[in-house]
Amino acid sequence: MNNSFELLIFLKQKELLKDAPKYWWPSHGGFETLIGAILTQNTKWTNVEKSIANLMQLNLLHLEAMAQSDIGVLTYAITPSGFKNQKSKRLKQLCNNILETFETFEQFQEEVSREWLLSQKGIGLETADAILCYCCCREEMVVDKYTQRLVETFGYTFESYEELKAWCEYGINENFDKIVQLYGYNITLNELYCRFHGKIVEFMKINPRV
Ligand code: 39A
Repeated sequence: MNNSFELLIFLKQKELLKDAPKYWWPSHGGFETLIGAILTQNTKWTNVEKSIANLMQLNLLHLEAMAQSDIGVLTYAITPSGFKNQKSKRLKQLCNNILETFETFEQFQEEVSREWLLSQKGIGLETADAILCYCCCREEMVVDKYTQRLVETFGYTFESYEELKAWCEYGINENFDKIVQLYGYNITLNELYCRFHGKIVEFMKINPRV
């Protein structure tokens, strides 16, 4: 394995996203993704799905509704994804900060920067990139513990999140034209990053010993 392009090819052959949504994250480009990116911290995805279903039933999956929500109701709704008190406070505060800074969710998607996200309580590098990539459709690849473990099995170790992310993005960028040909349609760099990260997560879920 010489670069991330070869890693993509290795994973692509396994057809890991055959039944998945186009961008892997089901609500790509929507408000639900912003919330999911925070809820998924330190928990399993199946728990996030339960919290999202609760929020949907309560009609809280809208920026204004969550900003104005009763904290007790919000905390109860997100209980399945753990750290309920901390996460509910952070979600409500984040929604209020978005309204104050960007006024609308659409303007937030257009204008938010990585720096702004990183200045929010409870948003670290991985969550900021998940929001940028999956919620704001930006050309930012998400890397995580799964990515780190997988590349380690191929002999790569990185000092930091940023170095691992740069390695993943570089091999894809350098071979972008070849990848578009392989896919057979004008896949965007955002879609490619979404699918590459999704493939890594799905591969690691079915190969837990890697
Ligand atoms: N860990 C995860 C996931 N597992 C996921 N899906 C499956 C669809 N998403 C969107 C985020 N994090």
